Amino acid sequence: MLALYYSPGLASLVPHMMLREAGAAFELRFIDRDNDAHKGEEYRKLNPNGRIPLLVDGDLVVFETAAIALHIADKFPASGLAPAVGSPERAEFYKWMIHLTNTPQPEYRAWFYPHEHVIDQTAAATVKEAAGQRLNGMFDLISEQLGDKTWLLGDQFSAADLFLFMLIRWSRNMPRPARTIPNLNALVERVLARPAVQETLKVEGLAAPFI
Ligand SMILES: N[C@@H](CCC(=O)N[C@@H](CS)C(=O)NCC(=O)O)C(=O)O
Repeated sequence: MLALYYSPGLASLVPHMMLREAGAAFELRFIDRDNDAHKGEEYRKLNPNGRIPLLVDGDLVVFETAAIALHIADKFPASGLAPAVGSPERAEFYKWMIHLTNTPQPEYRAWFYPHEHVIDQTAAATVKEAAGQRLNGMFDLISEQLGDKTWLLGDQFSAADLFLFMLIRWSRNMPRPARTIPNLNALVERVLARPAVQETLKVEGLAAPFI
């Protein structure tokens, strides 16, 4: 049995969308983040990092969004969420998954949790602003590389597009939302048109405008 620990709109959104895209049977386990359930003893037994998301697959327990995503893509090969193993497209897929989780995603921790990044709390605002500026630069570079392609991998939709969608979404209340970049907005619209994505947003109780 697959179980995804989630909290609405957080990094669990990627595996959640993927499981629905794959038509998988799974259980959703809500983490009451407002009451710090993810910092509690019970959750930390599964994810010592106290972060969301977490996937349980039988006896297997996986943390880290990208690792969970790769596992789901491998487990449901017919979903087409990742290109064939060993193909050049698969390498491109790895490139984007690792880039997104390793480069823009951590900047969001600095944006949303700047107090964790400083000793002197009066410096938190500067840390936040700098993270926002770096994110702007990263989205500009992603936009350049996406160009007029339909998806990050070209014609083939993949989980990397869902990952990018989530990261774009997180910028919606920032001074320059990534969606203001036309080709990123077009990708967002294509992702939003997917029934599995709409279902995910509905189940997570995310209100429009979603992004
Ligand atoms: N690299 C980790 C980061 C996870 C992460 O930072 N999750 C955030 C939500 S998007 C979280 O758990 N925030 C709550 C907290 O840190 O207290 C992953 O992708 O799984």
